[in-house]
Amino acid sequence: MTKLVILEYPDPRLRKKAVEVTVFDAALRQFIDDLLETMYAANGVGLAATQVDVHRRVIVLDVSDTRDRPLVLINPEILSKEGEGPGEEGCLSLPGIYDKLTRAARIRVRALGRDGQAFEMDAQGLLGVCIQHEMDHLEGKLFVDYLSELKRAFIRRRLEKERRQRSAGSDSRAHAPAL
Ligand code: GNR
Ligand code: NI
Repeated sequence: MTKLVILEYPDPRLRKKAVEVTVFDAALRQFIDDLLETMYAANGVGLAATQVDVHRRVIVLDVSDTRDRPLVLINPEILSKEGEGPGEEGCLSLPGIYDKLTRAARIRVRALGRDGQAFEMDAQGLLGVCIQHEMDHLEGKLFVDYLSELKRAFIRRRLEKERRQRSAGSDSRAHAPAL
């Protein structure tokens, strides 16, 4: 198992459109295990392959409190949407950024599982929001795209500043004198 690197906004690779999965082999299953490991290590409730620079239509999710209910959706399609509701969203590619967004309240999804078996499911609440959020990643779309250009500009500046402080921080720790 390998923990993968999660790309961060505004990395242009987050804008690539993922292609359908056609081959269900051991390499795909290994990749899914790595994606799940990466999601759990980052305490995320979902992760799309796009976020680790693999541009295939694969998403993993786990919205359970016990973190032991992994869900794998390959080539997911939304069959129907109903209602709409606000929710607070975050994204592992935008660390520390949260904002309110309107999404469909209930969705019906068709997808393939890790061995290529087709299934359908209904989703609402956090799971429904997450599936819509992850499916956007496969299209190269991020939740901040729904916000105003002004808000996005603030977010870009805040992330840049935090990244600068993060690297300055590890630098000063590296050079701190021993006590
Ligand atoms: O961990 C995550 N939490 C979350 C909370 C509300 C709405 C969407 C999400 S997805 C996010 C993980 C992530 O970035 N997936 O792409
Ligand atoms: Ni995300």
